Amino acid sequence: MQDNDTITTPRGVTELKPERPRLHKVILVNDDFTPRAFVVTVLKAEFKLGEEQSYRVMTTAHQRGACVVAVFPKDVAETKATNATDAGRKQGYPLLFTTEPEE
Ligand code: TYC
Repeated sequence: MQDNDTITTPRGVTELKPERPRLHKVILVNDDFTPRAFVVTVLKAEFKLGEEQSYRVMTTAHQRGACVVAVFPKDVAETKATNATDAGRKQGYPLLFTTEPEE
């Protein structure tokens, strides 16, 4: 019988388990224009960070140039980075969130 729901797998062959998908970091990039308080507001709204952690992440990016905000599956990381970047752009700020795969 032939139907599209049937998959024939060879018996006795060891199947390799798929690797767990790698997580992606969301990175906050510093700039000279976005107000610090606005960065903290976006971190709280988009990433659900608390006040203290948002302030710490913002300050670290401000001092060092960039800071990892959190890690997520690729699609979630990209959506959050885009939404957070758009929140800044709507107010005319060059605020930037990027993503990169975790090692
Ligand atoms: N550097 C900005 C200022 O002095 C604040 C800021 C911090 C902006 C972190 C972006 O990712 C950032 N107003």
